[in-house]
Amino acid sequence: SIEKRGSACSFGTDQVRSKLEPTIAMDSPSRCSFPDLRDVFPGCSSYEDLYNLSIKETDLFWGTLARMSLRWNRDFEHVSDCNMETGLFRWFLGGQLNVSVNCVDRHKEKDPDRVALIWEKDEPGQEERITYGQLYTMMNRMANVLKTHGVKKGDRVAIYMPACPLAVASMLACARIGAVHSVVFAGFSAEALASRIHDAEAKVVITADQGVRGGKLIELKKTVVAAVGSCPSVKAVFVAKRTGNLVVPSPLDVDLDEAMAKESGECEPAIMDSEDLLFMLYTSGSTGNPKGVVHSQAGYLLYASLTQRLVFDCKDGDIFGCVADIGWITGHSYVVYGPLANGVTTVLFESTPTYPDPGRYWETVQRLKINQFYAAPTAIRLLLKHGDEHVEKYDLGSLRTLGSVGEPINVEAWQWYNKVVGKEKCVVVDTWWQTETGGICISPRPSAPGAEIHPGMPMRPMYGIWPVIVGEKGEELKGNDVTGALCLKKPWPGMARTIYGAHSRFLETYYKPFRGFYFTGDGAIRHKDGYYQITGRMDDVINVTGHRLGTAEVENALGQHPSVAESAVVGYPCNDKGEGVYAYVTLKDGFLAGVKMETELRGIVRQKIAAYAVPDVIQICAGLPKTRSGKIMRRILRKVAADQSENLGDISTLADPAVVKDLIANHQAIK
Ligand code: 6R9
Repeated sequence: SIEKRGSACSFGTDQVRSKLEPTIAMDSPSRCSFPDLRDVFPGCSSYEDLYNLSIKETDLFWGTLARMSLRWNRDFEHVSDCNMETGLFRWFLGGQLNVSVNCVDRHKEKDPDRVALIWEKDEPGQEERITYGQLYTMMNRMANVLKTHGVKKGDRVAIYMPACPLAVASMLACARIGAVHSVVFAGFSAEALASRIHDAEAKVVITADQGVRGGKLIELKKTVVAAVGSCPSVKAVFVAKRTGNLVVPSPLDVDLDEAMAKESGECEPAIMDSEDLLFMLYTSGSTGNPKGVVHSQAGYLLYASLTQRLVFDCKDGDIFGCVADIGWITGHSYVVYGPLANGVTTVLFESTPTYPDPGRYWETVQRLKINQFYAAPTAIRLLLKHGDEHVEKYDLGSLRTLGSVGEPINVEAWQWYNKVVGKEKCVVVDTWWQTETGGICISPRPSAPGAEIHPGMPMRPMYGIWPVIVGEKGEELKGNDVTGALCLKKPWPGMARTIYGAHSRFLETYYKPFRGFYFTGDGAIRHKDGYYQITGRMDDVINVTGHRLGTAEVENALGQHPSVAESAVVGYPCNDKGEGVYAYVTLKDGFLAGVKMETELRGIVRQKIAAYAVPDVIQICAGLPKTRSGKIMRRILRKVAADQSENLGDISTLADPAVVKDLIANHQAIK
């Protein structure tokens, strides 16, 4: 029964509903391609119609799509029950399903030989293809291994692996038995991994002997062993073979290949409630430790899969190439869950944009015949610098959609992507979204085919997404040509449900700043024509090579060096990386600034967090600019770092204005 809410909709609920009955469910074997939403909601003939329906008849819109696109064990009774005040969000209440069945079983039943994964290994030309039939067996074996080792529904499983079929099988195996996965980017240090394992109280860790990236070995298992030493919750460490090199054994090790060989390739899927936890993923905030953003089963899967096919125009038989690592949300939604729920072929990219040379992406596109390519602006800017010849060598005729994600894409990079890579024949989609939103929220598509696309902005809201621009006092700025905080006014199925073990922090961060809205942390402009452009983070989160980094995390790491009295970290504009990390440090008496000191400070950040967090600039200074109440004035530090010290704004609240003169002189000296 489809729910009916106040019918403000111009085309009327009944009209839509009566036409719904004969619609063929996507799950039925007779349909092999995705239906056009205009056929699903026949009262709608355009993007605008569908968008208006999604906003005005939210439950009808999402309820219809959920029934159509997912396989349910039990139908849901209510589409949504959401409250922006209490931060309680529930979708598809009463419904039951299994995410792994939706991502694997139903495609394997139709065609076990269809390719699910193409593992594009570090060395070009070594790719491996895994069919839906093979993925089914691999996932079930893995699920049985977890069960044999006592992992139960609701238990947390940490996965510390680069993009590879076993990593995907591990995520799906968790979903199969109802365990909650926490994938930790395999570039994080042992300490960063330990704090994530600890926060989640993970019962087991899945890893590989070593990783291979850009021709270099990465000591994965060694890092895990260093991490679990301080994590008493961990009962086993499963070690898959990637290189097969000998790694030092440790007491919790379980050889994953051996363990899987002993298990059956069939595993009964756990029947999950729509709102049971599917996974958590840690992301940086402006204060404190990274937070474990929680996503649940049905709403997340529906949102990831719908956006994957609508934004990218991904059809049955397409080869989808998202080059993000599975350790980030982009990897979760657009390498794993979205494409697999849609039954298409997804590429697992293990390498780097410049290995063995800056033509790597394009050589891969040609060889694998990729139809949709999805990457970060930082990589595009890097490749642009290396010159067009690396692109022009290859036949990129298979490409139809080019996507960008992670940070604002500057117009120059957008143009290059469009002209040199896309030959002006592809649709370029700058997609704005976040770990917390589960999937793409603002992007030029979906919209009418051929609808205008402006470079450098994500432009239009996805169905069901209602962006608003909010002013300093929390008031919604109506009309166009306005700038302020980007908020979302309406719940959507893919939204995060909580921060693991910290619901009050969830409320404080996202729902308290502007009452009645989800606050994204980003600033945005709604232009004259109504299109959205993102201006960047409004909080103390910076965006380095498309990775979110809390400046407080870097300060905490620096503070652990015995010499550091105080530090303040800010982002500064940096052509290649988007933002660079700029650290101002004051030393305790008796310590000397110098190259050795800087090397140590960089080392400690690498050790506590990861290589991408290492400061590009370290400025040792005599003092930090503070207000009389002792607050560091970061605004000043940002200006100095950005070479804009001529317009510092109001500095009347500074306790000691002399500090600023020093800072500027010092900054100019190290430039
Ligand atoms: C998917 C992802 C989220 C933050 C977000 C914003 C920035 C992402 C963007 C973008 C401008 C885009 N961001 N996409 N800014 N244009 N197309 O990146 O998730 O790692 O959680 O980062 O990234 O600042 O708030 P996540």
